[in-house]
Amino acid sequence: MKNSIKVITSLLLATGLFSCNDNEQKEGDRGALASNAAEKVYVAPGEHDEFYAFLSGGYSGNLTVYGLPSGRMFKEIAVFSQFPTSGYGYSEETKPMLNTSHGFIPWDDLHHPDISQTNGKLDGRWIFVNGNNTPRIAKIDLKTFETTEIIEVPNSAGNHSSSFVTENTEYVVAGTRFSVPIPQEDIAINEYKGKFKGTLSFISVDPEEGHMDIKFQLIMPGFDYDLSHPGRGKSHGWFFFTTYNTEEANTLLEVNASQNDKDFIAAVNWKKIEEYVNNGGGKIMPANYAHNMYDDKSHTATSTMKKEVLVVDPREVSEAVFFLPTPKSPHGVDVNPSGDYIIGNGKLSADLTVHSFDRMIDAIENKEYSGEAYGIPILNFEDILAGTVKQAGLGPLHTEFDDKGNAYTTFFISSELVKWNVETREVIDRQPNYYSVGHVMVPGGNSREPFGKYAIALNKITKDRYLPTGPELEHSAQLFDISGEKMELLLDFPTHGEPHYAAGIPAEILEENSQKIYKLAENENEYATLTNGDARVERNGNEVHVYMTTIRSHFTPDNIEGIKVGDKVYFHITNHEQDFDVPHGFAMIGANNAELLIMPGQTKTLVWEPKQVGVWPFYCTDFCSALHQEMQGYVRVSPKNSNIEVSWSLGED
Ligand code: RUQ
Ligand code: CUA
Repeated sequence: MKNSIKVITSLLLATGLFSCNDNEQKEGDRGALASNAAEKVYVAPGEHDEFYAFLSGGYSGNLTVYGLPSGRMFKEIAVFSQFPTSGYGYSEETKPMLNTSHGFIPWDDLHHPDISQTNGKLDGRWIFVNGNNTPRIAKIDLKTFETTEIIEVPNSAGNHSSSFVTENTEYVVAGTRFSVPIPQEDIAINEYKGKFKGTLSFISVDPEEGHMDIKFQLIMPGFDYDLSHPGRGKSHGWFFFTTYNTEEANTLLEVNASQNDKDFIAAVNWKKIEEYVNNGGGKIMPANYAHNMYDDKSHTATSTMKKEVLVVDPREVSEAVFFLPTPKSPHGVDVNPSGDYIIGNGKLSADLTVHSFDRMIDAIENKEYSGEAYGIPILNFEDILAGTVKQAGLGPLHTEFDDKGNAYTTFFISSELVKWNVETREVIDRQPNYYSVGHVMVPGGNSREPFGKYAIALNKITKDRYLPTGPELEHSAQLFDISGEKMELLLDFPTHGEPHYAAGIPAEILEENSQKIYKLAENENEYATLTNGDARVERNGNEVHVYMTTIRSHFTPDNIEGIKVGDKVYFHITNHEQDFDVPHGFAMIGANNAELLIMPGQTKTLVWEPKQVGVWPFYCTDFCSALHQEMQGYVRVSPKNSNIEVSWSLGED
């Protein structure tokens, strides 16, 4: 393969069509190479992709699922945003998932998916994601590909350095981007310096059920905590967070937070703090935050408001938190698969900083500090530095790794993906990105065992890459084959919302466990209708409960009378199908809501408040059978003061 590239390249050079070396080949000039790339991404009809890729949806609030190498999108998983396609956040069962201390919030900004791990390897049980705007961490079950838990993070704002997991999923970690008064209070913004604080939250994950609980929050100086990554292997037990605005400016940060030559990576020995907390350390602080759980058997979410959180002052735990000076407002911080190196990408620096974990430990043991910030020791830059990658590009953001000792760093400003060797820190290859790449993802790239076959560059700017669709364009991802010495661009594909990070996993880990139906016999929904004989309509004051079933191709009951203007009608719909991929939908004219899509064996509830007298239809929204168009019914709505009793028909004329 490589030989054929060389041959083609020299041919092109000979004909003068192509005047630079093969590193700099322009994507539009690929010509003959394209057919080879096409073969590599071609997944024949009916065949399956090799990897699942989960791409954050950014301001869509949701997570999308793609196949690699094809770049085909399989699903949008509703997480923080109401999603009419499934009725998530519209059905009575799922509304509690979006409850917060600010009330019902139907949206968020989702940035960083991370898959659960066991012994540093992807185990494919769950995927965690963060909501930036109203700080939350969500967990998605990778059996059902549904969001099953959301926990709000108190004392946080712009929850950006989140949601990365430790190597046995002991914790999913969330860090604040914006420092704020803690607890919140009404103070002047120019009192920022010294008064505002940042929290780093360690959320424990129950090893069996995966339930999340905030174990402790570290109260840190008022910097901005941008990104984080766990230690692994030898550095397991540590967590690393980038900071910027160590100047603690509160206005025109563009200038005022770019003054210091070096900001910090905060190194947190979470094992030490965990021990301190387990021995009764820390302070309980009043708080108010939502913990929302979805139960697969009852198909119902509940929301509980939690009233306290344990906070830890890092100065009280000796030698648990240190600052590693790192040039120029670092954005990403990434740890290589062995856990030896901590890579800081200074946004305003041309060089990449590679810190050595061993050297950091030596410096700590020798107590060689260059100073302190708010009582937290600062290590000497020279003491901990393993080396730098010189002049690698402009505007480095994020780094991922393969299984051969290489790193892949994205450069936003010079718009390229750069491959370099972690030990020698020499640049091996660079490929342009179209345009302005943010994150890069190698499946398993944040684990001890990456699968170094593909990398996707998640670009921020699309411009001319696709047919224009008016002013608003989807973002563009680019798939590279990274199995050889040089990276090879294989495919462009559009993504949804704004993907920041992504997570990939071999399909075989998830495919077998993917759930096909919910068992009707195990349905514990309070309003489930398990047999057609139980289908009925009950009035309770102005509340009416309709217990309805669906099966190809009818609703039971199908006609309902005795509903009055001013009623609140709850349609509790149980799908009796027990076949894979036979959902039924339900939509009611005039409902201030969305439709519901009910999976086989599941119960979902839609509320309708009829406002007009008449006879109003409902129907199935999913083309479920040849007689799908027959899957319909009527509700007769009478005036508020009418005496018509509720009655219904079960489909026997
Ligand atoms: S970010 S493009 Cu929200 Cu991870 Cu760096
Ligand atoms: Cu049921 Cu269409």
